[in-house]
Amino acid sequence: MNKGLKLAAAVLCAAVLGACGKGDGGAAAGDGAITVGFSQVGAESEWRTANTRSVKEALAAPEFNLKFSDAQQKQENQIKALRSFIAQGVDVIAFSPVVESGWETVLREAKAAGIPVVLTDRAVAVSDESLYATFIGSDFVEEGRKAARWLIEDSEGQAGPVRVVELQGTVGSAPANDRMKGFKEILGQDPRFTIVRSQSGDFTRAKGKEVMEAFLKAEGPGGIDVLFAHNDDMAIGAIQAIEAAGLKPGEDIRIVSIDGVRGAFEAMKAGKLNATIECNPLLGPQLADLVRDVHAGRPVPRRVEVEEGVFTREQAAAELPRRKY
Ligand code: GYE
Repeated sequence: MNKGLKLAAAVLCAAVLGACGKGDGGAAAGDGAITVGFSQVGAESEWRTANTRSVKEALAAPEFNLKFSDAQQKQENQIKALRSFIAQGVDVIAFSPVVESGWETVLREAKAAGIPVVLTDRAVAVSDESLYATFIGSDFVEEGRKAARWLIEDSEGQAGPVRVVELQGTVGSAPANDRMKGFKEILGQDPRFTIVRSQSGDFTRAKGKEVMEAFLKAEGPGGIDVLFAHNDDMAIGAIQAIEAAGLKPGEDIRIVSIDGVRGAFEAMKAGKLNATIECNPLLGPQLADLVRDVHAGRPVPRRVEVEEGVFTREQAAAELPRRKY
């Protein structure tokens, strides 16, 4: 190595080392790394855990300097995190908004600071579309429609009335609003079905179980034919409640839910869950691409959608080893 090269290598090392100590473990963010503030909803479900892992893996050092914050399902925590990202002058903000409304003010603050915002997974309701650069996530209305279509198909030749209960996601969240909308749109076209009860189980197993217990009590034995749960975790909680009531989940009460997490495939394999509508949480790599683009000022699509399918009990055993979350 000649002298000049050695010097250049030494300068590079010092620059890289200088960025040490940041980021959570692993490699250090490199010189010129893109600093991203990411505000996550919480850790409410298996879906969310897989999503967090995917985001952390994709926005890793040395290319990125990730500042990750968990809001524990509270909007006030997310607003605080966003304000702290703005104060720190991060390059890009990415976040998964727990609910749809109430973001106008803080998003205007980010815009005034010249920090582009990428929405991941959940959408916001704002009148000014320029308040965020792009959105990456699923079509939740379509997921709701898929659940209803599966149910209608599975009920072929069956006489009505079919009494359905609905475990909704977090009140005011995009997936709860949209899944409910898509499900009702399709189910409403078949007069055999009635939604007898709807309540939020906040996307958690514990709440799903609790609310299902209340549904079973209120409707009495034999009063519920179908459960539609806005996510797999609530369905898994509800399965426990159904078994505790002496009923057979998947048989006495048919169950369809959304996400397609490992726990759902295990429940389907055991015959206790009838179908799951896939919602892909592994957004990290596509998010990293969008962050690179908005940071470089390159044009990005307004909306980037994730591809997903529908899986039934019959497919569960074969699919399980292929599942990545
Ligand atoms: O379905 C649920 C999670 O926003 C798509 O949030 C996400 C939803 C997911 O808690 O399990």
